[in-house]
Amino acid sequence: MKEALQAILTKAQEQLRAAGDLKALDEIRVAVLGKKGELTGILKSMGKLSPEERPVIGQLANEVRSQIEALLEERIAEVKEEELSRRLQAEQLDVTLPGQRRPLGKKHPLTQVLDEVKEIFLGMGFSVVQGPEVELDYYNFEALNLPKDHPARDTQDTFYITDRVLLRTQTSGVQVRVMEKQKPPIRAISPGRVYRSDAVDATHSPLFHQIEGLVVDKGVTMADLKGTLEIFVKHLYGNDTVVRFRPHHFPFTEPSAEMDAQCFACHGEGCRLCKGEGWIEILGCGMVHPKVLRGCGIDPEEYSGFAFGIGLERIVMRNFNIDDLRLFYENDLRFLSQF
Ligand code: 2U9
Repeated sequence: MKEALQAILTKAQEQLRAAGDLKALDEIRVAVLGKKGELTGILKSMGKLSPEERPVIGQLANEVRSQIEALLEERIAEVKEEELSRRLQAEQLDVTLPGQRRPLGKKHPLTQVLDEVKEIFLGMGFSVVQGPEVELDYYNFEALNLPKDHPARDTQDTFYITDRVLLRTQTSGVQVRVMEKQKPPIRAISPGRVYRSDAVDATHSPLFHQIEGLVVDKGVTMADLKGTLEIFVKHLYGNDTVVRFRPHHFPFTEPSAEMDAQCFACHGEGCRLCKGEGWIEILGCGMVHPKVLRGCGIDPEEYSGFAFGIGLERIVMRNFNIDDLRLFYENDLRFLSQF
């Protein structure tokens, strides 16, 4: 039995030294020290030995076990160490290699100006509200004092989906919903896409963007309208901007006006930028028509309000001297990267 134990030790030592990974080491452990292992087999058969031999062989078997266990532990540590240095070698990072250039995008010019406009109105206590682009005829026209036979419905060239459903031609429906839901005071702007069935050219597109605004409270007057919109333009174009209001007509406001800014290039003299006018049209506005307020559940005897509408593309084209509207929607990087 002594020889058998010696043979087990020698074989186990050879195998442990030759094993190259943790899995192989564990297989050796199971084959020698496991429940059905070679050494365990010897220990189990010790009952057959004479009482004199038993302690001698027992002690020898224990020594063999400890030697194998010690070598096993040593080899596990070595193999772990080898695996670590192999990984460190393989996963070496060369920090001196040039990095990969990732081109950084930026905001579309329409978004840049829209964000600026939003910031200005947020600063004046307005909230930003949104609503559906596929809209009911009621919210787009009816609630805004444009009854079924109103000529504006033809001239606006609307994309109808059904008799009652259309692509909104203005974002006003969003404001109508705000009035239906919320008691005054109301201060909100509604930016978004609107649609009109126009043929595409340098100044027309069937899709464009509007920013409409609405203020409703007790005692709101035309003076509030003029003050608010003048402050807005001064934030956008500088404190020395001069504005004027011209009478106009909209079905949803009474009285109505258009606001111009004095041309920043020629200061009113007339030049190419303002087409000789000296003034540049910025937005339309007016006091909300009492019929519109009443239709939205607000008593015009108690409350009054003003509204305005800005065509975003026109403003951005003038800001950046862009002469063709189609460039906004083509996503050509040569165009976009200029702003
Ligand atoms: C409600 C009541 C009134 C919104 C208004 C304008 C004047 C206006 C144009 C600007 C350029 C449209 O994109 S454009 O062609 N808009 O001139 N919009 S007042 O009036 C409202 C809105 C909502 C409930």
